[in-house]
Amino acid sequence: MKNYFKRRLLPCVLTVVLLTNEAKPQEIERWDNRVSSGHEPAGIQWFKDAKFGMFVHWGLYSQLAGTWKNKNYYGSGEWIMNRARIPAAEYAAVAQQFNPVGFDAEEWAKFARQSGFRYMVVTAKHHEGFAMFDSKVSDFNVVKASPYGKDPMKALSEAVRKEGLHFGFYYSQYLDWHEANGGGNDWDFDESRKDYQRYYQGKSVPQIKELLTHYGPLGILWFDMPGGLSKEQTQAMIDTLHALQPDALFSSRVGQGLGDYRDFGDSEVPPLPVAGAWEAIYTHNDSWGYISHDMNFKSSGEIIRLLAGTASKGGNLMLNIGPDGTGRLPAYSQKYLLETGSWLGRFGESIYGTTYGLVPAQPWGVTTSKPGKLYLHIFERPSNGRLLIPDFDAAVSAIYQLDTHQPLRWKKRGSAIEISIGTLSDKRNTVLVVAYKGTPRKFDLTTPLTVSAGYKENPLDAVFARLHGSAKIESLTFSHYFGDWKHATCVTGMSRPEDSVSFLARITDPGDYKVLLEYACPPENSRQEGTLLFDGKEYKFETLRTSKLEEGNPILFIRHPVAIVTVPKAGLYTLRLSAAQQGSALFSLKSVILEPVD
Ligand code: JFZ
Repeated sequence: MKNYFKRRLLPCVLTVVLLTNEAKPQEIERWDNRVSSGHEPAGIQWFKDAKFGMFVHWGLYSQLAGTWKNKNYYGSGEWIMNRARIPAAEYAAVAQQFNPVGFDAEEWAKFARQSGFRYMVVTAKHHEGFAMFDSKVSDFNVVKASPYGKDPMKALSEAVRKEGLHFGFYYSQYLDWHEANGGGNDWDFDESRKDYQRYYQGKSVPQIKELLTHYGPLGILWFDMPGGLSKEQTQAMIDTLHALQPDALFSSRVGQGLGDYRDFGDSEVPPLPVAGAWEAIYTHNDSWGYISHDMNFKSSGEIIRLLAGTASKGGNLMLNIGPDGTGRLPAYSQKYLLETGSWLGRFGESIYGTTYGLVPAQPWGVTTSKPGKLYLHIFERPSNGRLLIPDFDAAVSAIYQLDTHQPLRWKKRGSAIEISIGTLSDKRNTVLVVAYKGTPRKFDLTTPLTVSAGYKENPLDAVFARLHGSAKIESLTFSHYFGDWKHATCVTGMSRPEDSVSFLARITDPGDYKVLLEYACPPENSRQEGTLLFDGKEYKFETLRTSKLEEGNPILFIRHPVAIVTVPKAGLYTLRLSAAQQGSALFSLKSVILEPVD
């Protein structure tokens, strides 16, 4: 089953990586060469403005809740049929227990609006093959095969639109473990005898046509896990389907580099702003489909910062919730999303309708923008009450707190702006507004990073590194359980003294700073000597062994304190790192952290 996932999913992950950077596979896009998605459909504006979508995975797997024959599964619960190798006939019988009497379309829709979501995408059919809607194409659907006997998607599509949100369907167009010709099921069916064309023509396309005809205007058709079609065939399918609803946006997982907007990998936000319409998808706990024993929910603070962080790069966040088999939303999902909604009620102006921030991530937080306004999302209050916006050269007319409209004192400090802040109203994220005239200078990789004694830690992230020799930036992908993907942007390839990285920092306070290196280092790379160069002095260290880097296992990052450096006076400093001798790659470096010594 792991193998299957590797064979099927990883090529897909790779495709996405390839898609996002034509030039060098694996290497991530940098600030200085961000691209727009090229063609942009006319009806895309609502999507770009919406910023926050609710994803819903709901199907027979929700009834199983992560347990099959007394064994608990962890990770992506909607993959349980595959992971437990459940025969299609036996799995189909689960439908007889599926009776979501607790489902209330109006309640979901109202919850979605109150949580601040602006669109909803729900699984009409996932890889298990069960249609959660009334389908004439296959009897394996909620109306015919379950005691519920009603079409929940009909009620939901209407209720969601009534609350003023855009409504869309997820449809697994290729993987279908219920069907002999569907992709993916190799435990019941012989892969070599599958006729994917027959599957597309006989079930997939006809069912998608039903979705496009019977459920009103769809904002989105969210495809997933493409396969079995050439680029020409994919385009032909898109054309046939789009003809039914030209305004519905098709997600990029329709395959072959096509689609109306970009989706990144699961749980992935690009490290720097990306132009054009795009969406990051995350789930509220560690699974997309409901798992009763998965209690690892993100708090409202985490959601709010994830949303602001995604918006600061220019994208939407679509956050998944997994309702249970009775049709109820998990209690923690309700609680933390409603809290998020009330934050959006006060600070929504800094999220909806914004574009990526003009100032890159700072030790205090992130920024988003609108014409003439820069929004500062403060995650971390500087302990000295002085907040710095580096290199901001537009004419500032006022700075105030967004929720209270309380004006703040500020002054120019060289090329920077220093704001005096008192207490902040929300310790998860308080937003300040900088109103200005003119066009501020564009940030790029030559802009110094900010380091100040006002923050417990000042991270210099890999993505801002200047690269020399063969040093390069890579995105490492890994998971903890199964399908709960994580991504880390790292510098790799530092195997010779000339393969160095450097960071330019504006250090605002003199004093001593502890330097910590955050990295992963597989056994074969450990016990090598590295050099840190700062302010004309050299410091040596030896790399420590963490764990093997494997996609299916957690990558362990450690924070290795390597030196204390002294900053004689405020100003610009370069910090450089390299291997002391030629060897294998030193490590995968995630960030360099400067901590003021107290
Ligand atoms: C897919 C599904 O297999 C999964 O069950 C869930 O629905 C998720 C939203 O999408 O999983 C993927 C698909 C693509 C990538 C990763 C996981 N990818 O491109 O990185």
